[in-house]
Parts: sequence; C-alpha cells; structure tokens
Amino acid sequence: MTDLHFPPGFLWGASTASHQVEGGNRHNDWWDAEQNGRVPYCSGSACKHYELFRQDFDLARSWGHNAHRFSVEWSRVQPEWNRWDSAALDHYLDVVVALRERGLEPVVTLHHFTNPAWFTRAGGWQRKDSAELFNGYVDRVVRTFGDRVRFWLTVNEPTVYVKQGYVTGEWPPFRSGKWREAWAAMRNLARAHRMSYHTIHEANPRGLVSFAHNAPAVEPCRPWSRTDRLAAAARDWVLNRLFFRLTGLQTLDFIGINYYTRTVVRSEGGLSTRILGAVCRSHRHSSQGPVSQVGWESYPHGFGEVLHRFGRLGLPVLVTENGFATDDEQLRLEFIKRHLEILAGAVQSGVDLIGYLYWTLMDNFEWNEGPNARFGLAAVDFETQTRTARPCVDYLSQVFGKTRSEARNRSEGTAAA
Ligand code: IFM
Repeated sequence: MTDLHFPPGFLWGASTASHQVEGGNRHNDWWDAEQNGRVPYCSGSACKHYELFRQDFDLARSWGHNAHRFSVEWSRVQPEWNRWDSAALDHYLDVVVALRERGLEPVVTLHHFTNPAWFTRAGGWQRKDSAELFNGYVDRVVRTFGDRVRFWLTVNEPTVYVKQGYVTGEWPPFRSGKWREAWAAMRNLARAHRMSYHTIHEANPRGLVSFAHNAPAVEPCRPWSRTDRLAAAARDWVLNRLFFRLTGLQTLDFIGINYYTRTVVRSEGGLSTRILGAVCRSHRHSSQGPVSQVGWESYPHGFGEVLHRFGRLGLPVLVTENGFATDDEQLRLEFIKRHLEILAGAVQSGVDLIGYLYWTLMDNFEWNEGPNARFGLAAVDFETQTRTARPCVDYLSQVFGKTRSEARNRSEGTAAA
C-alpha cells in the first residue's frame, strides 16, 4: 500500500440520503412520481434503513469510520402543510444519538433532492415563500438536534437538482427546458441556504454550515477550438460558480464537495448547446478512464483540480461524496486508490481538507437507475436486506486506520515529552 497521510482528526466515513436508503417515504414528490410511473423504478423499502440504522452504523463503526453523512427527510417531519410529526423528529434524534454512541461524527443534510408532496403540489421552489417554508422545517430540526450536530449541509447538489427538475425534466417536478423556472428555483434554493445558515447559527453557534456542491471538472472536447473552450468556461461558470455567487461565501463555514467525474463539452447545435456546450461522450479524450454503471468516467486528475480550486477559497473543504458504481471490485478499488492518492497529495500541498466521505455506505435506490447502480461499500441483497462488505472496505480501513494510529502515537509522544 502506498503511504498516505492525513491530518489528525481527519473525518472519514460514508454518505447516504433519506429517500435512497430509508424506504417507505410515501409523503414526498419522488414517491408520487414512482406511483404514477413517471420514473422508471420504485424505491419501495429501499434498504429499510429507517428500521435498520443501528445495525448499519455498527457496520460503519466496525470498519473504523469516524463520521457519517445522512439526510433528514423533510416530508417525514412535515407530512402535510399544517402537520408536523414529532415521532419523525424523535427518530432522527435517535439516529444522531446512535451515531455519537458509536463514535461517528454526524454530518446532516437537510434537503437531498426530495420535497414533501404538498410543497411540490403548491408550486415547490417556484414559490416566493419557498425559502421561508423550508426554513420552518430547518428550525425544528436544528432545535431538536441542538449542539449534538456540528456539520450541516443545507442543500445537496442544488445545480443538479435544478438541472434534472427544470432543464432535462427527468426528475420531479418534470419541467423540461424551463430556463426561467430553473433560474427561479436556483435563486430560491440559494435564499433557503442563506436563511438556514442563520437559523442554524442562532440555535447552535458552534455549528458549521455548507451546501454539498457537485463539482465536475469541466473540459473542452477540442482544446484547440476557441468555441469549445468558451463553452467549457461558460458551463463551468454555471455548474461551479453560480450557486456560490448566489449564496455568498459569508454564509459558508466550510465547503462540501461531491466529486465524481469530468464533463467534456463541445460547442454545437442550438443556442444553449452552443453557449454552454453539448456533453461529448466520445472515448477519444486524453487519459480516458474506466466508465461506471451510470456512464461516469473515472477521472482522478479532475479531483485534484477541484480540491485545489475550492481550497483556494480560504475555507476548509470536506469531501461529502466520491464513489464509483460498478460490479467490478477491481475497478472500484482502483478508483478509490487513485482518488485517495490525489486527496493525500492535496493535503500535502496545503489544501485545508477536513474529511472524506465515500458515496455510499451500501447499495441503494439510485434515482432513475433504481437498484442498478452499485456504489456501496456494502453490497445489498434487497430481498433479504443482507449487507456484505466489499473488498475496498479493507483498503479504506487500512489507510485511515493508519492515520488514526499515527495521530494517537503523535499525541502520546507529545504527552510524554
Ligand atoms: O446517488 C447520488 C446522490 O444522491 C447525489 N450525488 C450523486 C450520487 C450518485 O449519483
């Protein structure tokens, strides 16, 4: 094993999201879409994690994790406009306590793609008061958790959510090519983030807040083409800068980065694809890496670029997602090794990295791919709900286990001196 070093207190573990693992989230807009056949798969019981969370956290602990990211399901806490479910809040408090009991630092996401069905039916993120409605829910969650939670992510991948919901129209609310609506949703999500930032800090002054930013490396298909380069720059601005412009850095205490792959674009076709570029899936690009079950190329070089770039903003960086969907364990292991080397290199060269959370703890409901994208550290048999650790778990535990014992030795050495 190559020697990789991470700072003392470095967080490491895995990420999940409510609708993808809990099962039975019948009050949200994805569930509605599943019942109406508007998306290809039903989440059903998913991983039954709503019931099995303690045993899932036992697994994470047995692998040496010291952190875990999960999301609170808004539609459980507020199943109807005028109805709050205190049992759901109690449940999530149990989740936080269960994590702490196992030495896992909770990283809480407040919005991970799903909305309560009542909210979506009433106009969702197009509503002028959408941020206020969201903030009412955030306020309850934050007051329930108090200072038991330090790391907060307001919204997961806002640009992905807006693109899928209002541009491609593949996800609820299934609006395709609605650029004005996309812009309104983007602004309202940014407002929701800013309001939540203050709500969290009022209730929990030691809380640290970010959103989880999906950060693809964006590259021109033909680097010698000026129009491709301009398209890549424009797309990069929309994907990697716009939301930060809308939130402002002053409402961020750290930066949550989800990194998977690069996007290669060429300027062609209609107005929008000439300006922002069309995604090019040709296999002729330099250093083409293996491609995952969801069609994403492994491109560790882009991870380094992204870490340095966001590291330069002057805030600590937490990798909130990184992973590879495959049935080929050799490929998954290679992906993880290459990305951890890049991560350790970024630490060495001074990027203030505070943790790495793999996507995801166990195979789960991968949106329009249903159960067919196997990202998990554990394989899941959805019939029996059995979890089986994959080989990469040992590698990760060795890398981060060594880091922890180094930190222990260092502090013992200091104590003895
Ligand atoms: O499963 C998703 C997750 O919900 C958000 N980030 C990307 C993951 C893999 O597609």
